[in-house]
Amino acid sequence: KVTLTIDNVKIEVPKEYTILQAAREIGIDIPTLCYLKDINEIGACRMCLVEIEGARNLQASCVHPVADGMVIKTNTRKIREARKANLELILSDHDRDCLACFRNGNCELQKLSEDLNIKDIEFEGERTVKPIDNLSDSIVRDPNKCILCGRCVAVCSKVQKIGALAFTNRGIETEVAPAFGKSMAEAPCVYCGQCINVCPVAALREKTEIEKVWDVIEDKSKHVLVQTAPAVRAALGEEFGLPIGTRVTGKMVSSLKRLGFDKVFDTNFAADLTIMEEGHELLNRIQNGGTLPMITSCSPGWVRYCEFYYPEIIDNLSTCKSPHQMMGAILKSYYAKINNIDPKDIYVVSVMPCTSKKTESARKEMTVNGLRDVDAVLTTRELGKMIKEARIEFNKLEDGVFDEFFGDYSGAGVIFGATGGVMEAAIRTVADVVTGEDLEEIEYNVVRGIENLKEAEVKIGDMNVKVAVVHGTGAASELLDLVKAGKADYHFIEVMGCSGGCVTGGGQPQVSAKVREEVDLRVERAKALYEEDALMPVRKSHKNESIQKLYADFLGKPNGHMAHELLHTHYEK
Ligand code: HC0
Ligand code: SF4
Repeated sequence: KVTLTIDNVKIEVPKEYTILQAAREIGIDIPTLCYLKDINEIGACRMCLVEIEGARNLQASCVHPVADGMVIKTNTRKIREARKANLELILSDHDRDCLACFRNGNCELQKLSEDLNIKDIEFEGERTVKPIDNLSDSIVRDPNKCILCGRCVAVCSKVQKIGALAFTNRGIETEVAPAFGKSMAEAPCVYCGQCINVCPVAALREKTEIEKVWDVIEDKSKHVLVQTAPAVRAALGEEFGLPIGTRVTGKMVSSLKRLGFDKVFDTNFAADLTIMEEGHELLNRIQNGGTLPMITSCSPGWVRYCEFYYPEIIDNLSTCKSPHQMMGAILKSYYAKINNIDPKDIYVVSVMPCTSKKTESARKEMTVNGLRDVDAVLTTRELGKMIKEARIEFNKLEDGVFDEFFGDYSGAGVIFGATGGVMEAAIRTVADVVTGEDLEEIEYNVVRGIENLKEAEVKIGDMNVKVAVVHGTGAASELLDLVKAGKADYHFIEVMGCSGGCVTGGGQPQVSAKVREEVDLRVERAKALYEEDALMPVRKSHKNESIQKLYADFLGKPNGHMAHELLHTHYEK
């Protein structure tokens, strides 16, 4: 421990602390912009300047370690003016059309300008307008908004270990962009959107489909169906000021009904369906010498990562489409049939915590008879915007319930949204199928939580099934190297593209760097899902009566002919 004085307050802190951390302990919120704890500690934006007694210049507190006897000032005229000058410099080169900006109201730069009492911008210069890259289906990059903080670059290279973004060019030409002047559509980017989640401004954002969805809601010739991913309910409330981890399933359903969708269904239903297909695929591979370990294929960021970086192990991927794609295929076949609607007139919207799902839904493999399974994908953030635009007072809504049949789900379906959830759901079903029993012990705590690698050996009947769970492409890569080398003797592996799984997907509400440091979003949002699971009367996918009926009336057997036609796919090497 070391003792130091900050603004006349004596404080004792661990010796590995930075001045920034020490100050926050006594309630002094030194401003930061480029700082992201453990990820981007570069002291570049010079917002966090402080005065250290005896030092000649002001120092960046986010990278400066504390020392015994240090005397620090954080609030002098000199400091305030230096911070303001640095901020004004950033603002002078920033597209400040705040009122028409995607981040209006939750922009960290806007907030800082307010907090630091910026009144006029001294260095106003000619800004050159740079072209916006909107060529991909998932991510828009707007260099006019970029403040070169480097947070996205750090997340992509250090956390995801992808490195699709870099500082390019030099001097005033500097830009954060994919290398070699490529667009995001040409870069080896997996569209996980983790860069968007840490962007303090709107330089990186999703390619919005809000207008497309408003149009189709107006179109009376279309029957518009919406489905919500498991993780959306764990975070949508944050868009309306509710605490992180508040579960808003009922209000979410009510808001969707008010927006004018013809039916509101739950992707959880299709998650249960996925377990039926994937569980049987696994048993089939184990019993008939198929490619093992089998790896989940529901996270499109992960699938893209596999296609780019681990093409050798593509045969390990389950052939199952992801749940929301399965849902789309079922809605345009079975639902269309029982309701006597031409599938061409059905329009399926998915609300997802994910930016990669936008690109996934546009893949040519994700069609049946030339019709897309899913026509549009909205992120949780986009849904939040639509609810606001419709002037619906979200927090005052009564709890609604999903429409019947395709809104029916088990507890296993809802935990899909957290890392380990797909694995737990699969084991619940596979264990029953193999033993022929209705097992009561269904909470597999070993696969829950946010450890990078979770492993378990589950005794199912006389089989010992070895499983592993990884999340975040960066953390997954070690295990994937083992699979590639043929040294991973697991039967089944769950991989999610984002650390924490879907609850922290790239389409979820953005949370400031400061709050991200204080709260582990992965833990708080996952709690909401496990809470919903525990409340469900049915907690195993194969016990979902609507799923049973779907097989009896329409699909036949899991992995059967019809299921293959509608619910399975292939990948590109
Ligand atoms: Fe997920 Fe999904 S659980 S990928 O993490 O499998 O996005 O929430 O919707 O499709 O169900 C995301 C979340 C989904 C799908 C499901 C899966
Ligand atoms: Fe990197 Fe993911 Fe952002 Fe692409 S979407 S640039 S892979 S963080």
